[in-house]
Amino acid sequence: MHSHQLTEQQLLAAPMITREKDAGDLRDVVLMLHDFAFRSPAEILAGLGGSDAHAGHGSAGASPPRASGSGGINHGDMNHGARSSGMMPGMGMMPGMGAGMRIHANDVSYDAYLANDRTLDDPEVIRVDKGERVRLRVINGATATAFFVDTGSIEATCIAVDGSPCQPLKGRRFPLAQGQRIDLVLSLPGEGGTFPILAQVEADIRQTGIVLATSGATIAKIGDIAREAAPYATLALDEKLRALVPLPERKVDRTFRLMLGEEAGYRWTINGRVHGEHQPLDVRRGERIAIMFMNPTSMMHPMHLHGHHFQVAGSRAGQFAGPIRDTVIVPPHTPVMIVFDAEQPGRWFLHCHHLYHMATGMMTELSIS
Ligand SMILES: [Cu+2]
Repeated sequence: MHSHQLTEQQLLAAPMITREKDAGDLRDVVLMLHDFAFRSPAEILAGLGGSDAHAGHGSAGASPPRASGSGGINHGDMNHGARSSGMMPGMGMMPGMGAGMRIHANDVSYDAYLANDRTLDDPEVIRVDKGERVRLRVINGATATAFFVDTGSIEATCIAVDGSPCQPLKGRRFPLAQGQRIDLVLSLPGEGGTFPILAQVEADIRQTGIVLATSGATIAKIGDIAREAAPYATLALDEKLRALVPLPERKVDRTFRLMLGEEAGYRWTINGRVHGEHQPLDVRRGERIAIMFMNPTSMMHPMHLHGHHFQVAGSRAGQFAGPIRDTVIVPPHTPVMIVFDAEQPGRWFLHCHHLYHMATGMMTELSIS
């Protein structure tokens, strides 16, 4: 549960766990990730050159842009000047623009990355028993950072994403975008020891984490810099995951194409519009809806739908009965299709879970009548 405004960045968020009836006697270990800055959200937003689409003119959120590079903002390999010039408003960065194809992550460089509110200088140590099985419930509560969760020497089994069960999938490293959750079952070795569970920032070397330790084990210091940079978050995990209970087969009643856009002045759009100027997606209750996200921008967008779970149903890899989720990674230059049944009447936000993209416009509405 989290604030839906820029205050989320000031840690106004907490884990809420609903234990399944059939969860069994596995021990739950909750791991909540966060990105932390001493600067205020308004300062960060101003440093990015953006203004809060919700705040209106003349408010604190619409303070004048600062010179880029101030306040620790990391622009990576992005060049705002080049990006802003020669591009018509609403045009975004189209595939095939050549030089514009470069991608980047982490447009906000944080002062700390937190795991259960702590850094690796003094990580949370969770006592576990030799040979015990634990269910790690990982939540990415960060505002502008995707992570890779790394279970190190223990092979994990992914059993659920975003609260919905999936067919078990083994692995040691899983991408987790802002707003996403993942449930990993770990079997601790019978001989015991210490088992760091790390989360490394996407396309970066910084990391955070917690430590699982059996009694008497010596806990060595873990550095917060990894040996090599993590990759970019992609849809590769979703292309492998299969829902435990997929959506029933039926024909799609309505398909929407949503073009994610990036404009000069840190303006993030959907179909060329910021929130407030958006056109709601109008559907009728009971319809099967497909949404195709197209992302010609330079960044990944974790797209989140309120009030519903959807199935990740297609990408460049073709069509598949992927995981049931409420937040999906839409990588740059990669189309992603989601499918769901419009069940709950009302108006539901559909937005990017990168807080500063959302605040500057990347949000629309699904209207179910
Ligand atoms: Cu975004």
